[in-house]
Amino acid sequence: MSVPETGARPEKDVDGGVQQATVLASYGRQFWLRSDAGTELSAVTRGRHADVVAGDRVDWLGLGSGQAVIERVLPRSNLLRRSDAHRSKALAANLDQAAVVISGEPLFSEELLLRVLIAAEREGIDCLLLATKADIPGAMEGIEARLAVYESLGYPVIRLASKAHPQAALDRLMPILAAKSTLLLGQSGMGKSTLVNLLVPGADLRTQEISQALQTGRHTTTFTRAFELEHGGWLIDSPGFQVFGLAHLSVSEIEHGLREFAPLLGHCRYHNCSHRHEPHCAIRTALDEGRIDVRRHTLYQQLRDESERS
Ligand SMILES: Nc1nc2c(ncn2[C@@H]2O[C@H](COP(=O)(O)OP(=O)(O)OP(=O)(O)O)[C@@H](O)[C@H]2O)c(=O)[nH]1
Ligand SMILES: [Mg+2]
Ligand SMILES: [Zn+2]
Repeated sequence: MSVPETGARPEKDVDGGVQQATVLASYGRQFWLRSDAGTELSAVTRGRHADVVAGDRVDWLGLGSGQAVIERVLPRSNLLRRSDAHRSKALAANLDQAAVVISGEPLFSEELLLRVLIAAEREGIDCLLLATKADIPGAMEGIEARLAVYESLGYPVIRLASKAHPQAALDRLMPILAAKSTLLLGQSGMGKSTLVNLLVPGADLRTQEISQALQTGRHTTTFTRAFELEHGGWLIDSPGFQVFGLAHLSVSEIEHGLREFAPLLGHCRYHNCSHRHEPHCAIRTALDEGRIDVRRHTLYQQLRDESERS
């Protein structure tokens, strides 16, 4: 599908004006929309502005032959993103929850998990953990102790064997996803797309159609896209990541993203306590008393060092 030339004169839609749509997919500067009238169309943004993501609500104007131009992004309830010193990447908007997909095979990175949870906390997005591949012998046993830590912090942890027991996985997930907008995210190979294909009949085919329209590669998850669930709600699949930078967050925001830290903050003797070596540190006391998990504390210190360096 060709991109409309810049300066093309907008064709007024039948209703004669701007309409609204939900962004289903984004790939570079190309977007796939579902208009509120129910039609789907590819779109571009005006000018260089390309910060439009799956889940966004937009005003659009028809350019003819199924092409649209996005005029404006409507105010968002939240925007999940990651960032390094040079650039920020928006992942999805207007989410009710983020489901982090993890697995023991290949072994997930707890550092990446923690980064996602902190970024989501900052945006007020609820998180749950989907532990996949329970059918692979040993996969779950190896991570149970870590899952227990996250359960004790109040994160729902759902164990799934979507390949071996698809119906059980469906029954477990459907009530959790119903009528909500949920972003699936995690490292490559954890099983995100497998879950989407289970939950959304025909998702593979739909992905291929959008891939063709947006001229992306056809066989890998290379772009984020939203699928409407049969009983209402949206499920958003995203490409696996290997880094998840938090350059857009302050040390204080990072600290508040660790649930067990949050109630202790402000209770150290020094208001600018680094929780490393200062006396009368509420965080270190909790660590010594076993109320803070050692691994999470270590990861926190790494994130803090990184944040202070940048
Ligand atoms: N045995 C088993 N294999 C699974 C399960 N879920 C996913 N897999 C396999 O794990 C591999 C990766 O699954 P995907 O769903 O493509 O992973 P993804 O998270 O979408 O990966 P990216 O798109 O690269 O981010 C595939 O070979 C799946 O068949 C499961 O519950 N059990
Ligand atoms: Mg995938
Ligand atoms: Zn302290």
